[in-house]
Amino acid sequence: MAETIKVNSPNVVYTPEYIEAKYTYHTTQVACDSGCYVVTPRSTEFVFRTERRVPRLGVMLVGWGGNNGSTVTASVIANYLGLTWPTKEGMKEANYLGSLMQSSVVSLGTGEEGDVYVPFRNLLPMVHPNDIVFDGWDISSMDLASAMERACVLDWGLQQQLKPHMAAMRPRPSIYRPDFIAANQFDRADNVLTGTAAQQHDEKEISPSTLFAVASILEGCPYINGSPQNTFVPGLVELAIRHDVPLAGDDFKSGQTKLKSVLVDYLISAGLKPVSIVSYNHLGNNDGKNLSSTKQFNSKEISKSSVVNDMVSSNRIMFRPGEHPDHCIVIKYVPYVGDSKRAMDEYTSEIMMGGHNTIVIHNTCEDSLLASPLILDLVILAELCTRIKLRAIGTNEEFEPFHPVLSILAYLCKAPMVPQGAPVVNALFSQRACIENIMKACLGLQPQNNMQLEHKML
Ligand code: NAI
Ligand code: DG6
Repeated sequence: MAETIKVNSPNVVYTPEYIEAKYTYHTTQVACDSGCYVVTPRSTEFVFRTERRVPRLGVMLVGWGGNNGSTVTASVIANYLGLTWPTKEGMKEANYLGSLMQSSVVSLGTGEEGDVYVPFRNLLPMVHPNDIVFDGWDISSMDLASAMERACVLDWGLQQQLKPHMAAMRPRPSIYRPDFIAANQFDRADNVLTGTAAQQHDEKEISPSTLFAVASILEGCPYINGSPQNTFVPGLVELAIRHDVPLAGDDFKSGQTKLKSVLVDYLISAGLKPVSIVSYNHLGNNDGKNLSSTKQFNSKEISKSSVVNDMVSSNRIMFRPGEHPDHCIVIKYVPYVGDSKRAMDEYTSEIMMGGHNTIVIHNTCEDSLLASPLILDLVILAELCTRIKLRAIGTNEEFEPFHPVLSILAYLCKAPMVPQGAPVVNALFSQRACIENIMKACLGLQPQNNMQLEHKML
């Protein structure tokens, strides 16, 4: 398989610094006039400019010593070192399964033997996860080797090989505010900053994660919120816009919710009316322990619930304004199962002539092994977005970056943040197509239209 891509078109220019591509963006404008939809095709000429130089990437994790922080760090080191380890099922080797960029493919076009697929990561120059350097903060002082052991996620044979590489990694002390974390987390808070200028004012409503986000923006560094809490309060978003620093969030869309954003899209697209969605899960890791507190559960419940709204409101045949399926989220903490989260979902839909269609799903998997590749995709794509600029021909003389609220990363988030007034898209494959099509536009390529007209004529 070839590794590099070169576009053969007068619209695409490669310089040592940039890939510059002219791209025609087609949209359709709809107006309602006397009970009739008037539909007008529009097109705008853009130039996309992508900087080719890939920087070294450092990632600072807030909560580095947690299950996700220790697992993603360990996994990158294991991949970098090419580690293998024995298990009762035979030898395993380090990989990046679950990463959109590293393990999924996109169709580039048609070759002699049909569609030609390439790894997503090959479309544009981007950081390889093996080259990422991690650091971070945690209210728990445990070194990363011990944190990996505490997390009980990775096989023991792998942990033993990784320990020497992680023992010297120690999270920096962090801000501990009991109002923003479950009381049951108090025991691990032995690495806590005291007496900072923020604390002097004692603004009770400002959370530690918002303070981290402010600091990040003031450093000119993109900030991604993989957790459910509302870190991005309006003033913070304004600050990011003022400083032109990218933000993305909220809450990794890793398992149960990812499937929901496929399944509800399928049901509604197929003309089946979902009327009840019940999502139950239990887990026994520290995230589950934290979520066993009501306030923390409530923020997770909100981010898990919003995921079907746009699909429901798009279909006025099934749903009257304001009507929506019953949607219930339950999370229980069961220490014994550790990071191996169980998710049970029941989707009931109304089908033709008063019938019912009930789909039940049971999903068991290591929570952190689903989240870790998402963390890599998020940081790699966020970095890539800082190297893409665009201008509309005839309107903008200057190249502009994307809006600091990076809605392009919605695929990876349960409750995607979008610029004010922009629509929220939750359907997973529309979100994936957004990333793919924007990356293709940077190469002057049109989206895949799936028409295959060449195979539909005699
Ligand atoms: P975890 O509980 O194992 O790790 C969180 C870490 O943050 C802990 O080590 C804790 O000590 C630390 N921490 C708490 N307050 C802090 C502060 N003020 N400053 C610095 N560190 C602090 O949780 P896990 O599993 O790593 O998940 C991390 C976040 O990602 C959670 O908010 C979780 O809800 C979210 N998430 C996880 C997913 C998954 O694992 N599949 C998917 C979606 C979201
Ligand atoms: C229990 O729901 C714990 C949560 O942190 C989830 O594991 C996490 O948000 C992933 O959720 P989902 O719905 O994407 O699997």
